[in-house]
Amino acid sequence: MYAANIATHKNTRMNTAPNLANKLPAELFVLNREMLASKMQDNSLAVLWAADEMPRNGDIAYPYRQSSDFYYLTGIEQEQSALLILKLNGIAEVSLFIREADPLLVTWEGPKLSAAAATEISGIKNVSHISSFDGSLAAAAFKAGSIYLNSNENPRAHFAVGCADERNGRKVADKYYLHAKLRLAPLLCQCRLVKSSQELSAMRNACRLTGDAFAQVAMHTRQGMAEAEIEAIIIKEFTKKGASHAFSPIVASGSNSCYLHYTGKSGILEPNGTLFLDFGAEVSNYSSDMSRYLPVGPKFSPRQSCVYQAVHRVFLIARQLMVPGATIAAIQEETCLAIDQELIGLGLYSKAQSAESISAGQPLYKKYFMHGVSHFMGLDTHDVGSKDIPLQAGMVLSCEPGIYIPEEGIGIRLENTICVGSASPDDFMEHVPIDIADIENLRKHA
Ligand SMILES: [Mn+2]
Repeated sequence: MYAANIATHKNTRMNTAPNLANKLPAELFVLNREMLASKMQDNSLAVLWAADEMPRNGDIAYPYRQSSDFYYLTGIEQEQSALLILKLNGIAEVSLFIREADPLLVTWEGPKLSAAAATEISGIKNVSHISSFDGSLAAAAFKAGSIYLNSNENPRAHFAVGCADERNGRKVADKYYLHAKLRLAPLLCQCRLVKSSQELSAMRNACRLTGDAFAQVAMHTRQGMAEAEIEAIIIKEFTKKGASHAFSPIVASGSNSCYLHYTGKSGILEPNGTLFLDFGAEVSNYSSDMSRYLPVGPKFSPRQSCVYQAVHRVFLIARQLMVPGATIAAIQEETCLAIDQELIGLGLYSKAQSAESISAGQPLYKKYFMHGVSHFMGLDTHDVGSKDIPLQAGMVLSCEPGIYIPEEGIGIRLENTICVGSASPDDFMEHVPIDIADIENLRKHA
């Protein structure tokens, strides 16, 4: 899984090993660091740490996922690493610290990164063992007037467990208490929002794999299958192509799709039921995000079909709003108005009731559409950036309107991953069927 293994492992089989083609070039990480350094104050130091290994139970850890910021600046996917960027008189000096692989560790866990491999991945020439980090930090801090420390500033992140940047950052802030402390997260947010061509191709690739997995699901879904079996189809498709889930997938049979972040696995696909999916592949740590709704039989019921087409019309309206200068907040407002019209059309309430509810400040549409229509995407599925940031070409975001009517057992969200283009939105999932006729056609021939 680690790039070091890729560099050192002699593959004697035919080349079917996953992940080889997904490696991003060192130049990307070089440019990312240059971009960050250009935003840093002069005579300052930025310090970041690799993500912790997250304990699961006993001596078992969850599968390792690098901190998005650390990966963005280094490409390094190995634990127990750290990064220093010292900017003096306009020139940035970068040092990377990696874990020392003693023979016992290698016996148990396999090869770890050598300094040469770390340089090849990251483009950083100055690579040392993590044991020398404290000394190097002291020397760098001596030269710098201020220190940038990083933290997870996602406003929706409410975790009892902190992150390595926060835990180590507190120690640094304490030790160097006379240095000015600065927030690194806003600078990284600016950098990460607009994607480079390599990042866009990773995301396009992730979207392609998501579409491939969807095609498999659409082909193999049968009545009587459990939700977990559908997830297994997705996992197989992702794993054999070197990808993984960008987030825990939602696979919901029937009315389970009314739960926005449904996590069950044991629901059974009913003969005339439906299947809702919200999932996405992650490639080179870059995410994709897609939602689709399928009939288990060859056709939707008339009512399901009406709601589906209502959501699809809103999807098309929302997507065309994703142009430079717009904000997610403004797109949300327009989407809500379109949803409101559709809900009236579906007979859920009258035009008069809608107007009354909106003027009372308690819009009725919120009962049926209670989430955001879009979020930024990138290394995080819910990526950095706020709803008030004007969109620019190269930003990537989701488009995901939905209508949920629990009393009728119908919950439909349709979602694609969209890149803001200079002229028009570039739908990275344009190739994945979404028109109701195409969806029913897939099932008819399954
Ligand atoms: Mn989404």
